[in-house]
Amino acid sequence: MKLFYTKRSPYARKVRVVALEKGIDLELQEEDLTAKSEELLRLNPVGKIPVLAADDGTVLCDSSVICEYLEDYQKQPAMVPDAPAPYWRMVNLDAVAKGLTDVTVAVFYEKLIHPEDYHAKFIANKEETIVRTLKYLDAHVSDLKDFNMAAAATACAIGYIQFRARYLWPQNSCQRLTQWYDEISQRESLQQTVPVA
Ligand SMILES: N[C@@H](CCC(=O)N[C@@H](CS)C(=O)NCC(=O)O)C(=O)O
Repeated sequence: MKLFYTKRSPYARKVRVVALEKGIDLELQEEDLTAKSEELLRLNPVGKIPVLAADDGTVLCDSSVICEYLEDYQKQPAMVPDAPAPYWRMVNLDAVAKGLTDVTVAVFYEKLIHPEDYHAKFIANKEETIVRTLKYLDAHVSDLKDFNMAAAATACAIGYIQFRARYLWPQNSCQRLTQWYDEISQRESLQQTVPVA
């Protein structure tokens, strides 16, 4: 299985973490997002990573979809709860963590594109969203105690905040989440995939 990725992408990191947890071997194809390969653009016309090209010809273009495929491909260790209530709580937290990543990426790009004159109101609004979402995850941290998909997404989202918006992590108002993150970060899958500039 081949994964198109970058070492900085929090979305690709989640896929790599899930693959490592499940012992799935990925052939990693690093992309330069300023000069995307023809193969990437052929597989994903939108031009985003991660993209998975599976051995059976399946091509998948979004981290959540790829993680769902990996869960189906290698069921153990399960990263998705069986029972309906925990399943839907996990799916929702996974979406919240992805939203947190999206907002952090937006802050990073706005400041990258306009370092001197970024849109202050936009940034303030997004930073408020980041803090509010971290508090939400802090309140729901008991649903992250098993290392499920939402836990992987949350760890990668916080890792990306640390990487790109260091001033926003840790938060005094998120003591439980901080403790959870400090512990979970010791996992081999997260240690091996720390974002690299
Ligand atoms: N919803 C997508 C988001 C993927 C995404 O935004 N990837 C970024 C890198 S972190 C990207 O490929 N950006 C390049 C571009 O938009 O041209 C997912 O979950 O995989």
